[in-house]
Amino acid sequence: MDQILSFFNEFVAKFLGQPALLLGTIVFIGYLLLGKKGYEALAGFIKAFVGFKILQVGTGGLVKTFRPIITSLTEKFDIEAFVIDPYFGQTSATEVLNSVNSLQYVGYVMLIAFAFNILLVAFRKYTKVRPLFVTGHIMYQQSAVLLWALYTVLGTAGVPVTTPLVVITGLLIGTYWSVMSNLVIEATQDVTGGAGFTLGHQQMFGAWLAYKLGGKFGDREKSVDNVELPGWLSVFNDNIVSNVVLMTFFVGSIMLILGKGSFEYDTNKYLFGTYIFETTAYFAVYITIILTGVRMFVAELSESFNGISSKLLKGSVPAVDCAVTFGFSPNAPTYGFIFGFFGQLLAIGALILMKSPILIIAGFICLFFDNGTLAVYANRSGGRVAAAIIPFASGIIQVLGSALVLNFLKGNDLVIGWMGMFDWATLWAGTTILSSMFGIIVPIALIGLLLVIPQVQYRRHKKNYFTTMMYDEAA
Ligand code: ASC
Repeated sequence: MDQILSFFNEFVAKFLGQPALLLGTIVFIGYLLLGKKGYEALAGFIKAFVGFKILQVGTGGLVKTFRPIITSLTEKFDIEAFVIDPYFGQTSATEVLNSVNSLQYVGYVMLIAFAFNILLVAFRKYTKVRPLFVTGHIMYQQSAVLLWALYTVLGTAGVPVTTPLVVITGLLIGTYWSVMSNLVIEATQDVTGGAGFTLGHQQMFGAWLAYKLGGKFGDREKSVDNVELPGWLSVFNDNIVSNVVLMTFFVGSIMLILGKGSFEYDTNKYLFGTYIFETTAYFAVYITIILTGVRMFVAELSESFNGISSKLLKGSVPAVDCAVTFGFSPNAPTYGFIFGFFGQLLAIGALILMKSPILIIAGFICLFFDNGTLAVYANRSGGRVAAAIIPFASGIIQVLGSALVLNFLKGNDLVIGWMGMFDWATLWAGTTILSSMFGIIVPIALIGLLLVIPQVQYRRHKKNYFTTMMYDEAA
């Protein structure tokens, strides 16, 4: 008996306890369930495993590059700087959870959440939940960030994450995926002309709000896609270029202010200027590494998930990456990026003026993908005026909401940032702060409250709810 138990413990710690092995195993099983050959399932396992390891090289690199800058800033001015970018949030989550031997629980949170999503869709006659979340990297990222945030405010420092917290986090994030991607189906149908998918990302609540408020600000006929933008802005379409330009601007300014003396670098090899540029360019290097890894394991993960939606749950609506909506309004993301950038700058300026102990640094993914998506939805209901005002307001909210929640999370020097995306600067920042004040009852109550939303939605649009999924007036 003892031998069996010790074998089981070893198996949990050294196999299921390793996130790359766990994810690879999920993919492997998924493929077998889909009826693939053993060697094909094995190939999927290898790609998911290697993809995840590549991702970890990238997140590790970001921390290594960014940490010394934060440290110098903290020492010199007594302020702490954090980047609002999903991978800086994910990196903080990964590093903090790893430091208490709990990184493997992220895989369980994700599995519980996905299983709950499937269950809610299976009983959609009663739950009114239609979408199946298939955005694998977002599912992993959100599971990691929420587990880290709730662990920080509810758990015991230095002690691993507990089972009840893993289960509650899983149920809560699964409810969020189900309810919010469901909430934004009708708006997405309008944006895409009835393409039959919904948003499965970081700003589902934000996009719904942008669509609802957009109509109040402007005229949907005056769309952003009817104006020409100056050609030089197209350089920002390239991820690497915009990352380097932004980071050189933001992080480079900080490094200049800190001065040469604050950094240890080989003066035989670098001028201070070339050192700054190389350091800031490394952000693009690591983001590229991360994206390569993410693409690898997501490709495998989504395929095994797809089998479920086509075989097990016919008629469910896939919830996909926000970038998919960009094709339906090609100019809107640039509007979102620029006006969101101004909003963020204003809020960052305000933090500096108010001598906030937390400084926020803008991140590319948040600026482009988050505000870009809000602009797509705002433009559909309120044209270019809405596509400018809403991302501007969102930029301010992203910075202030993130600064607020970071006050509760920053007490660990492995923390380098927060997700920053709209729902994370509002809903999740609020959940984390309230949980810190009132305890575990907050996430538990939230699960019940969120599940009421699809019921209300159904009452309002019964006629088209399970058919065209268009708002009655737009149908
Ligand atoms: C995110 C995230 C990404 C991007 C991508 C946008 O939040 O983690 O990799 O946005 O999904 O297409």
